[in-house]
Amino acid sequence: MSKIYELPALPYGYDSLKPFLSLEQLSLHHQKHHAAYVNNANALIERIETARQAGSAFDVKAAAKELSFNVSGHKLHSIFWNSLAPARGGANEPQGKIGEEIARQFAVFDEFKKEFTAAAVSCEGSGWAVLSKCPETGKLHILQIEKHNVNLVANFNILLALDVWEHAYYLDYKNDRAKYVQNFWSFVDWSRAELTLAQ
Ligand code: MN3
Repeated sequence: MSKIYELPALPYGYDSLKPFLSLEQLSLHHQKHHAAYVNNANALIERIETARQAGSAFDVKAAAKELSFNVSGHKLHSIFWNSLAPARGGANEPQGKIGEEIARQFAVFDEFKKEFTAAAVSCEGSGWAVLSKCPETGKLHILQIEKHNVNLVANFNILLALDVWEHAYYLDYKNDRAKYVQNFWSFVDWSRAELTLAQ
């Protein structure tokens, strides 16, 4: 059976997001954690397909749960890497259409930043804060995803993602998630959000 998902290369070097993320933190996160979701998803799909071909029973409930967790983990990490870029200095506030849309829907950028930060910092256990857009209404919504796949809304497009699993920051920040989230803002690449907004 062919592999389905692949670990994407990062669009920057492992040492280029310092001081937000150290080389060790970023490479471990990408090469071990993200890679594990890709490998687990592929292995699971292979097991399901093999079982089907052989006509042997498998635990459909467990497989569906595992598929959702691992594939969502892979997809969110891919969005996360592309939500980041080496810092360019300054306020790093969104410009263009994404800047206008955030300002229009959240009143001001600082209000958006405050809400997104609250979603990230208050996530219980492992999860994500994401900025998403409902393609039906055009409204922007901040979601707080638990694990990789709980509290997602079907068909919402994700513009920006921040991983708040401990594996994302613990080497550099220990238990100080708030500091990690604060430093994130200087390293956001708004160009991916701009492109996704147009979809
Ligand atoms: Mn992660």
